[in-house]
Amino acid sequence: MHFTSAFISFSFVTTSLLCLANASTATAKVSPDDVKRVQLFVRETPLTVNGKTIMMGSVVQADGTQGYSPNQADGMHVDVINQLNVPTSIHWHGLSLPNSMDGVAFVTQEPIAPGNTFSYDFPLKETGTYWMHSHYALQEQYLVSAPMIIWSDAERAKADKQFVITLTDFSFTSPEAILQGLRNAPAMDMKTGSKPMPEMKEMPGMQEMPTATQPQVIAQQWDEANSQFVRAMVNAPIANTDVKYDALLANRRTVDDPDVMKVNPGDTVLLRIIAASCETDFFIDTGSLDAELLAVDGQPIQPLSGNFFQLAIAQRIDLRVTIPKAISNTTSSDGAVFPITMQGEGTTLTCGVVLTTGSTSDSAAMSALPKTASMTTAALDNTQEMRLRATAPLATKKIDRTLPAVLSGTMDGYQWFINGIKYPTRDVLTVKLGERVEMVLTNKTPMGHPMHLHDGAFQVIEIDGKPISGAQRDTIEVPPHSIIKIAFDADNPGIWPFHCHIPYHADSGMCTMLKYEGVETPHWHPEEVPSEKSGL
Ligand SMILES: [Cu+2]
Repeated sequence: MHFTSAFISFSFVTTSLLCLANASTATAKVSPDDVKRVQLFVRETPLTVNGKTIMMGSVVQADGTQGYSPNQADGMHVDVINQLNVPTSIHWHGLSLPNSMDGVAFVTQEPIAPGNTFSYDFPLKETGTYWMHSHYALQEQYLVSAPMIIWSDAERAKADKQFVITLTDFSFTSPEAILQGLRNAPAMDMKTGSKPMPEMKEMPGMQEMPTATQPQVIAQQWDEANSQFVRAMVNAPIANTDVKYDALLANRRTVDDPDVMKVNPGDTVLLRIIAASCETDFFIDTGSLDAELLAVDGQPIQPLSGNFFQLAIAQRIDLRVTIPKAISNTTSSDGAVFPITMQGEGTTLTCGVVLTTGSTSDSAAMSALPKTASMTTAALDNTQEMRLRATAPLATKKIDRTLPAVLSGTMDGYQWFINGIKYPTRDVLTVKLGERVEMVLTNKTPMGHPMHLHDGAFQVIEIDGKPISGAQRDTIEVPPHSIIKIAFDADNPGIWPFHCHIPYHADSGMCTMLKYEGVETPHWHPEEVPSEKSGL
């Protein structure tokens, strides 16, 4: 939970080359017998946003490819080489793996010092859409994150063409300055002055209910007649968000310069969308293309259709669209254009990608996305989550242990809590090997929290009092004032972080550990480290 020192220089390209560690530290460790071993470099990469070029973080292979997408059968064998001038560690988000491979600085390993290498080796249990990101300080906001698709024959067979879309939020203000600003802001001015933040006290009936006098905002609804998720305009409160961003990015590109993806009439196209953002949930609009929702967080669900979806921070969604055989919406003489638009929750900022057929001109493709949304949005809610059903639910078993996880906060100094406790602490959640565990996530705040439990998937089993055989996933959005129950089997001993995936919340206390009884790691000393150094 560093926030004090300069991690990655946040400076313009002319001055930031100072930050590269000596390139000689990247010496190859590949052994001839180990052909699937891959080097991943954590380094600065230039990024141009709104006409300015700035150095940001990245996790890339030697050829510049973002992230690494292994075959499941090959397992994971990577050397992470830190070429920043500050420490780092890389977490494999959503994977069930040996605790020592989880990549969490100060919990499962020491940080990787500048110029050093850490080798991660583990078998891959999952297939599908995952991602990797720094678990050190606020480096996710520096874009130290990348996709990780785990391939199998079944994953490859899901569509004629497949594309990965990684979503991030971008600010020219450094994350340390953003966090300091949040901590210094007066309680009634938390929302960057735009409107007062409701107090986050545990008050019954404090939830803002939609009324006719509220503004029109964009929300997702379930269209019962057509059995699909659709975009709707409703009178409802605008979503509460802490940070105002300069841009949203899809594959590190702004809405003015989108990734253009070539497809053919009649193709099925799988979009593997990753929310690698820090403070931005997304609404995804597939426009004229109806989509099948096939998986969330890499885990298959019973398919649902629609053209408007919700995606919370750190979650993933797999959407399969079919390009029409006969193109009717041709917008240029020689090809058709299908924009896929993402709008940030509580903002009019957008980003996206464009699918095109034929030889559509770049300018036609580039201009297909709305530069800004016509209106802002409501908060993410349970509309989508309530309808998700796991294809492989947990086996029926009695609950051995129920763990509460009450999410609360105070604007006084920007502090966030789980069960009234602010991390770092040794007073964490405990389980025993072999138990079926249920967690009750109760959000007492007017802001949604994307809660992430390390070590693979859990199942959503109840939403606001309604039992469901919900999705298997690794990150659950708990909307304002919602209560969501999840369940999992405690079958992998370790010390596993459980935290809000908004780094500003996690670093301000909304974090704990799921600790197996009797398990310690040599790296976890929560009582010894100041909050600035606790590493989440
Ligand atoms: Cu949070």
